[in-house]
Amino acid sequence: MSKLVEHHSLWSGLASADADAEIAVMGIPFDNAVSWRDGTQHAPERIRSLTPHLGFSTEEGEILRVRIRDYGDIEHDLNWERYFGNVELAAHEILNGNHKLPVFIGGDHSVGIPLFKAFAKTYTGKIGYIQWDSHADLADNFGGHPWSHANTARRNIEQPNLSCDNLAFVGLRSFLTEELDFYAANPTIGWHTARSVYQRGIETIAHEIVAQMRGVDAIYMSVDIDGFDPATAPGTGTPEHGGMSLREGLEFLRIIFANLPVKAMDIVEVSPPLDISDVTSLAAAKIMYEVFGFVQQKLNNPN
Ligand SMILES: [Mn+2]
Repeated sequence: MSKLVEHHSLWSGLASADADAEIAVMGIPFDNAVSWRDGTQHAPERIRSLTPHLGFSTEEGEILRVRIRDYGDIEHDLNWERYFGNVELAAHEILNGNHKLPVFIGGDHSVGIPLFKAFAKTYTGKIGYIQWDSHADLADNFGGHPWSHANTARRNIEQPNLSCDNLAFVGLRSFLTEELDFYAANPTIGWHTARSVYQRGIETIAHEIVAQMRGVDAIYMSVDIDGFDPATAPGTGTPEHGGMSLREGLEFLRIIFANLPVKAMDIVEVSPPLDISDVTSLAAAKIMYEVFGFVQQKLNNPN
């Protein structure tokens, strides 16, 4: 008899309908707000479609046992305002549920606006926002709109429980004048350029952000895939050279998740039509699986 091939289902067989599954996943396939090339609306489905082919252990050999409740995608709607309203409502419901970590898959970075609004409503204490990105997304208005993918952090800082003291960027290397002005006016922002990551090391930067966010009740971690170097993540609309490696990303997230109360995460700007051999979608999936491992480790060792 020939050897049977082991077939996995979605999320490597970890998918679960349980309301108290440790991980929640939701897709926001929206790319109406980009300044240049789109395609991120295809990311949630593409990333999911790769998961049956992925193993179910972390890179350190820990077998994943967390359950993953996949809520599917927020249905397309040509009315932008109504769509963001729906994203906010759905995210609010998930954030208020029993999951240890909701992970939202974009979509372009504009989807982070309604997601963070829901987050700020859910966690009414002091909240923190960390953005892994080549851009700061601090424009007040971009391309004639306040909700473009270059406005995300600017809109998020308008939430009353987020202050610049608890806002941090990692990987910056492309700026608008008004973003530099915003930082000059608000110098308590954690402002870490890609060059400073190269010079000082990602672990130093991660520990600085941990120290910056001390006393914060809940952290939202936003991963824009263009924070990575285009050699790592070519499939994105606005690639910027000189960025971080996936190794650095994983080491960064390992430190952040181990030391801070991360209560939500997004992965945005993956554009499958611009990708090569799915490496960018696979980078997103790899990040998610390692993060699932970080959540599992924390559950097993609460202190
Ligand atoms: Mn970006």
